[in-house]
Amino acid sequence: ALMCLPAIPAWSQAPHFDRSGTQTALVVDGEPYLALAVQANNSSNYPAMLETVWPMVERLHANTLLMPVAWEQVEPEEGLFDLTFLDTLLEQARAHDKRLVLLWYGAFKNTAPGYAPAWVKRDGERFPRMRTPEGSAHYALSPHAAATREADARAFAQVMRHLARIDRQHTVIMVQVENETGSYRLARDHADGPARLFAQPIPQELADGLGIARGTWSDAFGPRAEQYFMSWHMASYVEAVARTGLAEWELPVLVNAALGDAFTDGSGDVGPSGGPNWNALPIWRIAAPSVDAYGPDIYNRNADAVVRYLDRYGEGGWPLLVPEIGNARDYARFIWPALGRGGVMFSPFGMDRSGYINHPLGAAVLDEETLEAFAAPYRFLAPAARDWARIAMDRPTWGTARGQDGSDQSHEMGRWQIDVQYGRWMFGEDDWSFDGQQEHPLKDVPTGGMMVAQLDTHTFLLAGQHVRVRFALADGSPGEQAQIIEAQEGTFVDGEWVMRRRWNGDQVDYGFNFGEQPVWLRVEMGTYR
Ligand code: N0T
Repeated sequence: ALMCLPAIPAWSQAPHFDRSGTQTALVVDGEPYLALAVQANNSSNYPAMLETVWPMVERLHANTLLMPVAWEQVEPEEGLFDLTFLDTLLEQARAHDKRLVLLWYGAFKNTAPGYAPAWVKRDGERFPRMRTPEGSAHYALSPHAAATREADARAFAQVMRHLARIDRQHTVIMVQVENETGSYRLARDHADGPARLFAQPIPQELADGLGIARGTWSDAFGPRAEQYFMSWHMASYVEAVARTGLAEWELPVLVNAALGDAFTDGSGDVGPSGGPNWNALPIWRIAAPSVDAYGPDIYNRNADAVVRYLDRYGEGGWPLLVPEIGNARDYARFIWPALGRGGVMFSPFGMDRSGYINHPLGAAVLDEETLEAFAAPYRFLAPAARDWARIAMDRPTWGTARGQDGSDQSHEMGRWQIDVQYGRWMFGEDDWSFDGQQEHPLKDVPTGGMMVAQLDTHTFLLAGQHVRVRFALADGSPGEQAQIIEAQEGTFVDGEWVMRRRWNGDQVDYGFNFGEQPVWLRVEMGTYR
């Protein structure tokens, strides 16, 4: 057959992050993109399993699928590469009109070498494990071993080279290098070479990057010395793998984190040692310049912790992506604070019909109610995903979800204070009571959230679910009072706002009340005196 490369359409510029706006955007086909994603289960990375995956992607109205590609499957024998899964996966993704994020399961998958090929697992000489202080083997491979790094990088580069051949249209928009790196239960490798390194001064590059003196690891980092030593070397490993792959095909590189305590690293709960937990990000960023984004894997149901993770990972203009979040119902509402913080990807984990359930991390059963909790915001957002992504790049945004105790929340944007409440009837005030009045069915249910973009000083674009939102003047002068000028419910058609109706009367007298189905509301506020 005649082989020829298809013509490259104008929009096929490589996906990339654009930091020029108010918030960092993920640009795909030349425009900001919002990845309403799902992640398949760990072992769904075979052609036969894909039929259990697509129905779930469709049911959830996702536009993006996160799918593992394992070292053991692409290089079952050393030097012999089998990339046929990629062919099948990309072909099916295109048929379903979905984009892909590939997850490279190399030497580190949840820190362990489970997805490394048998020839790697069997050869402890060439591919050494970390060593305990007593000299026995730890389960994790050592990130210090050049042979492991080079073999891992070579296999990953084959994947990227294959994409360069088969994916000029960029069905694959991002790659994740390794998965939840680090080491559980052993802070660092005590083998001779690494132990000597630990006794030496920290690298000059690290001292310069952090603006600190070049002392030993212990001098520089005290109780965090072993963790940061491991972080530096783990990040350097990931950098080498990523860079080798990028030389073949340019794509945004993501790294995901198994998280420690959201609030403090003082307790020593920092996730696996050396992984990209929030406290180690400054080290990772110096050691791994090829990594574009760090994503928190969120399996903590505490709303305060979730929001803290989002704030930490999106800080400093870094792109905010959630590569994994539990697929239990309680987690669905966190899409609002994630997108409200400029998030460009949200991805509940374990969304396929393979039959695997990772409860207690996620749902105990993927029943309709659970699926609908994730599907409702996705179904609503999907047609306007590009519009929201563009607005979030240009304008200030905020978002929130029901907190631990369901208490009221508020946030200031310029002259306006936005007040948010949960578990309220749409009509009336808290201190009114009526004969026969029932308790609100969602009063104690962990659902509800909203996001808002400030389009100009007095105009806001709102979206939300199971939430009441009000605007108050944050800085009124004496006698100045707030009023709603106009509230339009509408949608985006070809990038233009199209009104469906105005909200007025009951629909605005007790706040803007969002129910089961999210809607877009464009509110212009004003004042009178
Ligand atoms: C996640 C997922 C998958 C005491 C778990 C979370 C995914 C990986 N790991 O289903 O394995 O590939 O990234 C680890 C969280 C451990 C929490 C232990 C609770």
